[in-house]
Amino acid sequence: SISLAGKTYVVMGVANKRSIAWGIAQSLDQSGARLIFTYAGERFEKPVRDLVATLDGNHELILPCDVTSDESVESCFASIKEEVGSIDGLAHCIAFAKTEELAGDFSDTSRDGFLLAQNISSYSLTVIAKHAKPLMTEGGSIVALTYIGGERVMPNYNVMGVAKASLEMSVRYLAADLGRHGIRVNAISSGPIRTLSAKGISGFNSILHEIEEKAPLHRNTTPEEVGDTAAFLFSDMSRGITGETIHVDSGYHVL
Ligand code: 0WD
Repeated sequence: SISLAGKTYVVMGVANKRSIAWGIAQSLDQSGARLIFTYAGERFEKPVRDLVATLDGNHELILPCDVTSDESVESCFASIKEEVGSIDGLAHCIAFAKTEELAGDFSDTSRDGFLLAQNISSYSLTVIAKHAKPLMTEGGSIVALTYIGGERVMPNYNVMGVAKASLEMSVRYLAADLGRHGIRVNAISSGPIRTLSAKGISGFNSILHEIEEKAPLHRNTTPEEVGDTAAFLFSDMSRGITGETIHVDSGYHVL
């Protein structure tokens, strides 16, 4: 694996061992990086701490960060600054939409549901980048997770597809802004993976089945595959890449 020894990365969005963020954490841990974890709310603290204890490295900094609150994001990054000084990158693995908006007609999307999805799943990247930027004193790499439903209409992805389109465009604008500070910003468009969030998407099993049938590699994406691509995007091997969306989806996007 790629060596990231001596580097420090923030991993945001571990909910449980199925989380894509956890796949990323495992890859980075194996690369020798130091990791800082953030979780959404109190109920995630214990599970995240228990999981982190199973990694090889000693990653003791585990902080709350609710991305819907400017104060929470600000105090999270203030704590990170106090504890470690600088960071080399950040993985944004955060999304949310109301379950009732992930089924049925898109035209029935409520104003509240639309804004909630944009707030947590898209705007969060910008506010996080704003607070992480001063900590990336030696340059850095920001990685966000997206899905093909942000590029084309996928059944039931609805309001989240619009949020992902907004997230992907935010990646490009942030890349343009932060490049002069040596900070790269990219997205990984992951194939569908059975996680807590995926449970909310109506008809998810048939999507997994379709990938096995039709995708060039005829198998589903694993969190480890996404994790290894994130490690590449955090490493110097990807130093010429910014503003990009890399598909880690068994090639499904070419169809
Ligand atoms: O098929 C999939 N699972 C795919 C997921 C395919 C392609 C992309 N993705 C994306 C998701 O949209 C998301 O951006 O990957 C990212 C990670 O999602 P995941 O690993 O599928 O889902 P999960 O394990 O549920 O983690 C998402 C986490 C939350 O868990 P909860 O149970 O709270 O929804 O997002 C975090 C939280 O940890 N989150 C928040 N974090 C901070 N502040 C907030 C918040 N307000 N809300 C949710």
